[in-house]
Amino acid sequence: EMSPEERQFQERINDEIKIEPKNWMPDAYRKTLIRQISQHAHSEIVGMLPEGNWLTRAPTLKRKLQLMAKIQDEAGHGLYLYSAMETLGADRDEEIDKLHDGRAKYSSIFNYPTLNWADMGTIGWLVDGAAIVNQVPLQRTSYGPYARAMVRVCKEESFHQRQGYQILLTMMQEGTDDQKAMVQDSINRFWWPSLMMFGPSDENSPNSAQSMAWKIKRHSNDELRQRFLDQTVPQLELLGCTAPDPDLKYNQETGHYEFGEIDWQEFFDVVKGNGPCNRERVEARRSAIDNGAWVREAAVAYAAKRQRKAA
Ligand code: FAQ
Repeated sequence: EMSPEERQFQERINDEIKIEPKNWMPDAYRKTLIRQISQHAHSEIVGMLPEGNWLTRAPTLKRKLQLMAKIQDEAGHGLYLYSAMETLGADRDEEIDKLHDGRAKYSSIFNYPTLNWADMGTIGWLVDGAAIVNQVPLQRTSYGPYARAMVRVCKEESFHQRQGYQILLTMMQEGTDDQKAMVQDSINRFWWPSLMMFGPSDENSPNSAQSMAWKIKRHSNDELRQRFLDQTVPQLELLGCTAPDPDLKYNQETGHYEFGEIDWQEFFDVVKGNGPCNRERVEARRSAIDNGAWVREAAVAYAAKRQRKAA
């Protein structure tokens, strides 16, 4: 039996009217959103680390500026999302603590190392490409502040995707044999992890049914994964590269690409904290917070001093 508030809430959702911070909402809806938005924010922030690794080794000044701008955008997305999360009554410091002690998740993709310069291209192309496919429908998610945050985020992700693809195109069209080999090596390493970004298959996705009913999620994990693959394979072919998937093929009848079995054991290992870089990533975030403590303390002390003076 639904309570009157609950019925009204679900009617709003059915009518495509956004839920706003001051509206009544079920506890579980609030909790699910805090979980998803905080994980999304953590991903943006941790996602700066693999690319930050190459800032000092970008091949030209132009590439360095582009990469720096992109990484700063990710920081902005993270802060934007933490603010959206706070409208639900969540505490930012508490949620960040959960990231630091392993209670909160962030996207599996950022637990892989960035080993060569082509990885900067591949991350923009595949990782931001996957992020766009996931986030475009989130512009229509039922919670207003999250939906509106996605509008700007998606615009910036489009720039990221293109700058990444352009790095790879340049290497493939104008590069040496070694540079072309670097691109293929990078694609070989990031291909499967990018497909894993969409989460477990629909039959193993415990949150999907409720999140779809609440219109937090507008499409299933497998649907979005397929959409990403269909738009990415022609771009792969234009590069003149191949996917590390012998089963990848176009199905004339369905109009979709078919792909091989994802290594779900690898996915769950990475999500549980045992990927190649999980410890390093969390440690980098933890030490950033620790090293910045004096700045925050100084700002608070200064504000208190000014307040005393004014009084
Ligand atoms: N990694 O029941 P479901 C970016 C967890 S883009 C780690 O299907 P749900 C931009 C999931 O949390 C990346 N964990 O879950 C950028 C759940 O665990 P829980 C961030 C994953 O929530 C680009 C459990 O598995 N984007 O950062 C992953 O309904 C370049 C069961 O799964 C977003 O977060 C995974 N890949 O669907 C930045 C988008 N997949 O919490 C820098 C918003 C699943 O119950 C550089 N999020 N899990 O303990 C979403 O759309 C959803 O949360 C999904 C997962 C689709 C990710």
